[in-house]
Amino acid sequence: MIFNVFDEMKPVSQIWPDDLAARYRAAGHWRGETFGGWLRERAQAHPDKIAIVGGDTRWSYAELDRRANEMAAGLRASGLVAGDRVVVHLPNIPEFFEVVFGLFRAGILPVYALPAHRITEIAHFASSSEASAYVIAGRHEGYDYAELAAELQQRLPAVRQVFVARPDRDGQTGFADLAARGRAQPLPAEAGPKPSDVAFLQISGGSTGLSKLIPRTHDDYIYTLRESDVICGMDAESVFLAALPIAHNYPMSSPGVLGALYAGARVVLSPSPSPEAAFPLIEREGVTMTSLVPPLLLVWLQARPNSQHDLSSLKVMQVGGAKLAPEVARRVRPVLGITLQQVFGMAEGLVNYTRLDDPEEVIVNTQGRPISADDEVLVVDDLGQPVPEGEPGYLLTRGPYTIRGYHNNDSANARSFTEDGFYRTGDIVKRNADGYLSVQGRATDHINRAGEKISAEEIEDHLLAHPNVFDAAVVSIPDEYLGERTCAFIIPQGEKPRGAQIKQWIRDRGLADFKVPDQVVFVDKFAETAALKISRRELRAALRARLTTPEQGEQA
Ligand code: AMP
Ligand code: DBH
Repeated sequence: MIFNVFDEMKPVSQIWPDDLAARYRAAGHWRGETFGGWLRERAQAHPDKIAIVGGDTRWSYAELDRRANEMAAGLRASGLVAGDRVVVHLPNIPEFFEVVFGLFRAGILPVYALPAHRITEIAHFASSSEASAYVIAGRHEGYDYAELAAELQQRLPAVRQVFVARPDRDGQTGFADLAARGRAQPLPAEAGPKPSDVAFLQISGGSTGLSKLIPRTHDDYIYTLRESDVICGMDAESVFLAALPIAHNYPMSSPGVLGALYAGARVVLSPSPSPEAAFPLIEREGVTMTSLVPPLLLVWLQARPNSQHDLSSLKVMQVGGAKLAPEVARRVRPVLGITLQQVFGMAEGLVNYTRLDDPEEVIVNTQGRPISADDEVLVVDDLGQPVPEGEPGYLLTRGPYTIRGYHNNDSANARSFTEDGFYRTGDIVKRNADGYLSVQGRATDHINRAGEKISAEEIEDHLLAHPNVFDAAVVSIPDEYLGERTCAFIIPQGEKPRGAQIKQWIRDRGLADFKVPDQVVFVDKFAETAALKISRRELRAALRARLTTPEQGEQA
């Protein structure tokens, strides 16, 4: 077994050196809690308090706890054992929590996929995590995830079981079936997972090539929940609206839905982040806090003056995942009448927040400062030397909740971590005298499309598989609404395809919709000069310049 669940074997990449681990424990960061443990404590402290609201469903803490127990036992009764991995592919529905807390309790590791992911991504997550089961909603928003499951099992027979939250045909194993199995065969009274065990695998945005798996432990993740709650003012009276997909690390944990439950607050699940879906829920449930990405903030700011809904309960609006323009940030207080909190984080660990009582200029112009006094932040130049304060440089970090390595990925680890365990975030930042960071750009060629990270390389590989594509380069283009959009430059061969066919090709390759290029431009050649040694990175920069700067002729 690769994981340190119920035995002493640990994935090498996950081990913090003993001296640092001891320091994080001594400082009280890692307190020896587990997800299954604290949920039970909350359920005992306030059994009847509402934990989750989604659609017509309202679950109290006691109800969620009971369901998680039955689920844990049902998963084990179905043959899964501690340390197994299960790909969880669910939208914002209450069953997400039932199964995820069930998995935590059984010591089985969820691997979180986003609703938009399709067969190519799911197959990659399942094979790289060696998953033995797959969890889906069923049919959702016009898409039949059961078909995807069938294709997955055909490609990867190791995915032996599929569990369906809302089964709609014979032969499917529904969550109710799992719960019934759990009631018939309760969990043996054995030790659960240890606080230092890996609790789940989160998905990286995939800056180069395919997404990598991010192992997070109970101890380290729960620390971020507890501190995020304090920093963001999340307490037992809070009501958190999950507008973004909760499988994403940001609405999951900064402080997000898990931070809300940790605080004993109420989570309200929105089926969509649109004002039409969210505003009525804010009014009805008395929502106090929510989190958005910058393009959605624009939509909300635009919708607010025309809306009759009473949003007066809302106190804090978090915005993160991609850079927020100061001009937009400045409008939050006048238009929404509430405090903006900028959030700059990553599933690998480090999370920065502006503080709620920071001066407006700090809130508007920076992406905040780290959660922890033990977050070590370095801003360095090309040679790895620290740059002077206020100068741009590469952000490196290590600390009590930043991973020391990806799961089973030596080559990525060699690239992404320094010898002394700092994670190379790939972000270019400036840090001021107070430790606040402002994001300037990034060193890698991934595209941040409205907070969704897209690897240029991954899309290029799929484009190159097209019979009429000789070469392809995918670049980010600044976009007023999305922040960045994708443009695929293509040198055709044989019969020149149409742009729409190229987009359809990417869809047909079984990729998430957000990875379909927004724009396709056909060119005869990439570089004007005969520069044979031009790097992919330089090439992408040159191509981007073709679309974003006036043509030579126009300049004259
Ligand atoms: P991931 O590693 O996939 O979790 O994505 C994290 C990355 O998203 C960071 O390294 C940044 O590049 C980007 N990011 C997240 N929040 C912000 C923000 N507030 N401003 C700018 N970039 C952000
Ligand atoms: O973009 C991210 O991945 C992100 C943004 C804000 C994140 O993981 C987080 C906060 O925790």
